Amino acid sequence: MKRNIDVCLSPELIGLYDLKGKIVVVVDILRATSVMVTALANGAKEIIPVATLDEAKSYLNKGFLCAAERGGAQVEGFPLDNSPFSYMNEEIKGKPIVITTTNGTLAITKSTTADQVLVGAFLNIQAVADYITKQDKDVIVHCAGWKGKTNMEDTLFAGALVELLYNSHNLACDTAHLSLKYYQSVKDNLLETVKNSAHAKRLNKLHVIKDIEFCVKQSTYDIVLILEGKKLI
Ligand code: 3SL
Repeated sequence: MKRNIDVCLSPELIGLYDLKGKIVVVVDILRATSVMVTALANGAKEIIPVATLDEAKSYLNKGFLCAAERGGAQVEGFPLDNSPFSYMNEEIKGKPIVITTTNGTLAITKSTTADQVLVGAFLNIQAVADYITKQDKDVIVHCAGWKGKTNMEDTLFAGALVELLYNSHNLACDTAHLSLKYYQSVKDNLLETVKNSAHAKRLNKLHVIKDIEFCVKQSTYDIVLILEGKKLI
């Protein structure tokens, strides 16, 4: 029997979904989940996503390597920012990394009643799809959006994942259809489309255009990130 795939377009809406028994794939293309995938693919031991700066500070005080972003910028006092390029070096190898971001880590912490929480990005989308097709579970894609609002790039990821799972899953809601049609209408021009998103424009002011180019690359990494307790491994 085919399982269902559903798409939640904002963490503000996740309370409307019953996550029990399901796989939730959390996505924040720009940039939190792209960063997490990059960090683990480049040898970080595990990622500890936390929703608040206070939680991140308490880890920092215990000597953990910590990243903190608010409004796109690195938070003062934290050694790491939210660029994937900051996670491609020896400094992170073998270490747990604590991350708090404006939207991405909040979406993860709001998903924990699911049977399994995965972290998805274009960078590992094929690995996520392959993993899901081996499970006998319904799926919800949880888009982190921006401060409760829907965004373009996470919706595009949702559509791309729906396309990859089209033969194995029923499209359980209108948002699965919407995101699929949207992705299919722009997929040959993904980078240019994402460059026009509100968040890409915000990030441009911070001069991180190369992050945007990197975050729309598809299936660079063959890894699946799964939340085990408080850690993504
Ligand atoms: O909101 C988030 O979680 C961040 O990924 C935003 S930013 O890309 O670092 O600006």
